[in-house]
Amino acid sequence: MRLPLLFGTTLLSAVGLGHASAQSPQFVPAYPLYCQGPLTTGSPSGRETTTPFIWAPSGAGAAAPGPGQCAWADRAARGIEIQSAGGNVICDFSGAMHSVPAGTFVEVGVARDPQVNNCMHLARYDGTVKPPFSAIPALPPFVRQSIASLTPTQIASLRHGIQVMMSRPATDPTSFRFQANIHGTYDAMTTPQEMQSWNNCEHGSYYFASWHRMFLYFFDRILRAASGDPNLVLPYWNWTDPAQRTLPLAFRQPADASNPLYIAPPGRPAALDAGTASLGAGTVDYSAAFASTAFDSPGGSGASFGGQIATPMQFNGPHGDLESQPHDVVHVALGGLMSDPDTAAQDPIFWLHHANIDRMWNRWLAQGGGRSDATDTAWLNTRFTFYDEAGHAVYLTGAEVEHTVGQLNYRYDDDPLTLHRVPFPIATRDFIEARPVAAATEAPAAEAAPALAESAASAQARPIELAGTTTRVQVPLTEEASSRMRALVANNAPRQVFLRLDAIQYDKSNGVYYEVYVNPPAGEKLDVHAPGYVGNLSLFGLKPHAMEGHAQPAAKDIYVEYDISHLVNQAMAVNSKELTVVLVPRGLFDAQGEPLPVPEKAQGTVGRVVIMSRR
Ligand SMILES: [Cu+2]
Repeated sequence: MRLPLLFGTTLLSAVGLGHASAQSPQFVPAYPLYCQGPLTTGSPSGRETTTPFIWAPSGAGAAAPGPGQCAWADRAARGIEIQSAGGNVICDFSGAMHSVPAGTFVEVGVARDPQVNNCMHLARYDGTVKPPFSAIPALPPFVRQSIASLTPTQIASLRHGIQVMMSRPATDPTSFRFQANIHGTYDAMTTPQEMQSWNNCEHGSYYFASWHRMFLYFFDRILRAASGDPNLVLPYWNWTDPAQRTLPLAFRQPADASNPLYIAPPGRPAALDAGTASLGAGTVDYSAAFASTAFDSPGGSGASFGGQIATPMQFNGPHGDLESQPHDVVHVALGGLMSDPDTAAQDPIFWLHHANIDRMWNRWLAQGGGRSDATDTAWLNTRFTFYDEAGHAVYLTGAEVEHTVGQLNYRYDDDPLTLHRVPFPIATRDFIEARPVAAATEAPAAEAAPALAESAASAQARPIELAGTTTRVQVPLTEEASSRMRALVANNAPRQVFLRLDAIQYDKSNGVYYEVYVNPPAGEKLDVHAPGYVGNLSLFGLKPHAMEGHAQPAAKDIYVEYDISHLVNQAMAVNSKELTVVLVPRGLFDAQGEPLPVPEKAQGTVGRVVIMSRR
C-alpha cells in the first residue's frame, strides 16, 4: 500500500482505523519518532484509542515522560492490541508536535518490527497517562562510526542492508534505487509518487545541509531495517584524515558482484577501485567553510557556511562554502557516478561521503564564535518529504533537524557528548591558520557592487574553456581599480574583494575540477600551498543546462565567487596592472600526493572573470 505524501488523518483513514474522533488531535508525524524500549513481537498495524491509559506500575521510577521522552509501562495484554505479551512504550511528543494539547501523551511504536529497535510503524494512542509507571530512558543515540573502525561483522551487516535495499524494485520507496533517485536521476518516472519524490535534492541554497541531513536520516533507518540488524548505523568516510583518502577497502574489495558496495568502472574510475588513486589534500580542504561564521548569506551570494537564502530548488548557484568546498569538489574528484548529482547516490559511497559532510556541520557549530544555524521561518519551517522504513511518506523541517542527538537520536563517534565549542580535529591545519578568520560580528555579505575589473568582455571574446589543460585568463586592472582594491583590504577584513567566475555553462561534470590561482609568482609549483591559491571550481549541482524535469532557477548566469581579500596585496605585489587567473585541472592524486592525469575533453565554459566588491 502506498500512502499519500502528507499523512495525518489521511493515514488513519487510509489504514481503516475505527476510533478517530473529530476531536482527536491531528497527529503530525514531523518529529522523528525514536522511542525505544523493550520489544515484543507483533505485526505492524495501526490502531488508536482515546481511552485514557491507566496502567499498573512496574519496577522503580514513577516519572511521567517529559516532552520528547519515552517510558515503558508494563501492563496486561489487551485483546485488541498488538503486543500480546503486554508492555508498551509511551512517548510524550507533546512538546515537539504541532497540535497535540499539553498533557496529552502520544504513544507510538506499538507496532514494530521486532528486529528493529525503533518505531517501525506509526500507530498512535492519544490519552492521558496516569502515573506511576516505570520510566526507562530511551536507548542511547545511534552512533555513526568512521568506516575505518567498523568490525568485519559490521561491514557484513552494512553490505547485507545495502544488498537487501538493492534487491527491492525501484518503485519501492525503501529500495536503494528509489532512495538514490530522490537525490537525482535520469530514470523515467512511471508513477505520480516517483514524479513527486525523485529529483528533489537541494543544492545551491541554505537548505543544502538540512535537506541532506534529513535524506541521510531516513536512509539510515531504512538501511537498519533492511539489514535486520538493530545495531547497524550508517558509517561515515572521514577523508579529512590523510590516512583515509583512498576509497575505503570495503567498497573496493571484493571487486565483484558479491560486494554490493563495489561499483565497477566506469561507475568509478579504475584507479579509485584499485586503491592507487586517492583524494588530494586540497580536494578535501574545508578551511574556508570553517572560517565562515555566518550560516547564510543573501540571495546571490554564496559567501557563508550554509549558502544563499533562496527558495527550495534542486540545482542553483552560487553554492555556499561547505557545499562548494569540500562537498562538491570531492564529488567531482571521485568521478564516475559520484561526479553527477543525477547518479551520485547510486554509488554506496555517496551516503558515507554525505555523513562526513553532515558531521562537519556539527563541528562547524561547535567552533562557536557566533556560529549558529539559520533562524528565519522559511529555513526553520519548510517541510521536505521523505520515506521511512515502512515506506510511509514523512516530512521534516529545518527546526527539527538542528540537533542530531536530541532530535534525531544519532551522534558521530567523535562528537563530544555535548557539542560545545570543541575544535574539529584539523587535518589541514596549515590552511586554517593561513586564512583570516572572520569576526563574530561579521554582517552577511551585501549586494554586489559594480565590477572593479573583468576579463576581456567584448562581444568577440570567446568563453574560457574548462578542459584538461591549464588555462590562464588575463584581467587588466586600471590604476583606479588597483587602488580601490588596496583600500578595501587595508584593514585585513575578509569579504571585501571577490573573484567571480561568471556565466558558467556545462552539461555534466567529468571527474575534473580546477584549482584557481590569482597571480601565482612565476616559477612557483602550482599546488594548494602555493601563494595565490584561491580555491577550487567544481561543476556539481550548479545548473547543468538543458535538463528537463529538474527544478532550476530561470535562465540566468551561473557563477562561483571566491573571497580573495587576503590575497590582494600579494597579487598586486606580483603585478599591479593585471591579474592572471590560472585554472589548473585536477582529479585524483597518487599515493605521493601527485596529481594523476585528467581527461582532455572540455566539460564546460566560463564566460568571463570578474573582480568585484560588495556594497
Ligand atoms: Cu552530495
